[in-house]
Amino acid sequence: MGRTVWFPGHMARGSRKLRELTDGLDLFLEVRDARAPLLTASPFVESLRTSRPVWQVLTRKDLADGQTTDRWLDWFGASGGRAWAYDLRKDRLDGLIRALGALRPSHRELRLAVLGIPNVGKSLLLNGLVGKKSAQVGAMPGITRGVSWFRGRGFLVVDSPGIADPHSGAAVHRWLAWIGCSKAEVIGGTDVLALGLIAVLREKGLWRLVEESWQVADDGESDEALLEAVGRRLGCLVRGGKVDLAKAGKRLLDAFATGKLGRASLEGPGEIPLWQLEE
Ligand SMILES: Nc1nc2c(ncn2[C@@H]2O[C@H](COP(=O)(O)OP(=O)(O)OP(=O)(O)O)[C@@H](O)[C@H]2O)c(=O)[nH]1
Ligand SMILES: [Mg+2]
Repeated sequence: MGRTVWFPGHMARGSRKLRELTDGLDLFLEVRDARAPLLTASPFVESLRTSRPVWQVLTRKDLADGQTTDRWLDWFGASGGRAWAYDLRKDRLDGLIRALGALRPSHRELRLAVLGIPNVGKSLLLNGLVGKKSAQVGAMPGITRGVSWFRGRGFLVVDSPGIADPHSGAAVHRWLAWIGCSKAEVIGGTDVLALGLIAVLREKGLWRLVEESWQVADDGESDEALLEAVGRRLGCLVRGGKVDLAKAGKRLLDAFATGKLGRASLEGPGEIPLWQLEE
């Protein structure tokens, strides 16, 4: 414990600011990635839950396995929570907007804050709620730096910077990097990161996605041999015909993170999270 892999100053400031704002808010919307809702839980949501309701929004529904997402929604519901899943890039947020609208006091706007770890889609969700492109959205973690307010559709919504868990170690950050929620460069080279992903894909029976997309079969060889086969298949070669493992790793990581290999969830309800075992 106590290892800080990635916790820049704006995260510390952001969490302080969010706590200060709590009294003036009606509710928190905690944003998580539908592919791994436990891994992407916000580190300080439990402490907020005691003072304000916290609802969950699972993003990147388009990249997750559909049945697993449905099971997660049931799971959150069974634990007494309220949860929605969206492809924030395409879906209208009608269900969520209606449920929030029902909480709106007659004399003022409903005040809420979106919070979560980096790059889960907080700012895009905010824009969907207020009905216009207000907050800046971007593919890299760490786009939103400060806490700011936006209004629209009867909502006053606070956008906040992604806040990682200062106590999580390299294993958690490696898993987060696979879904684009941690900066890969804080953990090590892309080949190392890719080898970790290969091991997990094999363990979870998800290598078939790679096989279907790139026709690289799992013949029971080592993870390194599979990365090399991927590199050869994709033409990631250096002089002398050797495979550029860093380049092959990057191609695999990008394809997985963006869903080019197909839809996949890294966690299902009731499963022991593998990343917990690695920490
Ligand atoms: N495919 C897909 N991409 C999404 C979805 N939601 C968000 N994204 C993408 O995820 C990236 C991050 O979105 P942001 O809204 O900037 O995320 P954030 O949580 O505000 O990130 P920080 O401010 O950096 O912490 C962007 O490239 C979005 O287009 C989704 O449901 N599906
Ligand atoms: Mg943001």
